[in-house]
Amino acid sequence: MRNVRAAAAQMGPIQKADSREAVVARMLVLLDQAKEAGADLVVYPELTLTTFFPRWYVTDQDEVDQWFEREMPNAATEPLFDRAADYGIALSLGYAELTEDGHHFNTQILTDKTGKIIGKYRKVHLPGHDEYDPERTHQHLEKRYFEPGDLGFPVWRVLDGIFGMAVCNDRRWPETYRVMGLQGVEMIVLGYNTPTVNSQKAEEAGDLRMFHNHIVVQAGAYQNACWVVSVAKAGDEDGHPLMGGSIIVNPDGVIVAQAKTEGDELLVHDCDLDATVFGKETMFDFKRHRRIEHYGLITGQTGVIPPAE
Ligand code: CDT
Repeated sequence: MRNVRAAAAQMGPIQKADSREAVVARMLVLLDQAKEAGADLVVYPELTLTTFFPRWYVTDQDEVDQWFEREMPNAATEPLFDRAADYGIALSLGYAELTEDGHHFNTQILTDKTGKIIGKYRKVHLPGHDEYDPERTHQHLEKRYFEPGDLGFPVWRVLDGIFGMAVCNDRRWPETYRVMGLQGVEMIVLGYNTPTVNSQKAEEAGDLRMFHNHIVVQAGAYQNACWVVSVAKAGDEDGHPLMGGSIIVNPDGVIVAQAKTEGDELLVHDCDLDATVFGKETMFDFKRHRRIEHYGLITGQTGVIPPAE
């Protein structure tokens, strides 16, 4: 048995006016709870440190850049890294990254139990649009503020297992999980900020949106025989509601822990990484069963090309 006691640290809303320090203070409360629960790993959501700013249309780049971190850890997050290291707890958190050479990414990092960053992932699937769209009930300007990730979907050996990361919309794409599955991933940690309302289909039911939120993660876990820890930033941010529904999913695709609130809430579950072995050696033994000679279209084209009439 290779047990990882994983904690999903769902965060409630973060308002535009909230400071990084105020957010980190809330993260520390969840970290203390995780310590109390004996957790090995705490996973925080996408863009943990700020409001979900892609909903705001801003043309002044200096103003946009205020939502980005130039280094990690930095003055605001150092207390989190320090306390996690004191506790011997590994961390994963999402933030907006501005690189030294001026690139903008929607990033998630993973530390080991000493607080050292051992993995960085930059969101590959950026949803939304890059210009103001008057047709939508609210904006989703990720394509304006971020570049697509340039690091692929790496995995890392840490906590006696193989770990990977994804960010929000990535969870809806089977390729995300499969690329990590092909590297033997045993646990994927991901964060999300998902509006409760579909900006292009206001009548779409909230329970259908939650069903989609869960089905993609459950399918990804099952089809790649891995654990997935999927963590929301939830609740009402300056009048814009985000879904909760954080979950921990086992390698059978079953939800084993689920958030009940839309606020700061910690889910804890013992995840045996050896529970991934059966699926990886039977139904989803890729080496024996995959037929790559038929999968060329998946990497050869992006859009749909229907057959000629
Ligand atoms: N943050 C993020 O990726 N949210 C998306 C909603 C996109 S709606 C244009 C998601 O897939 O949950």
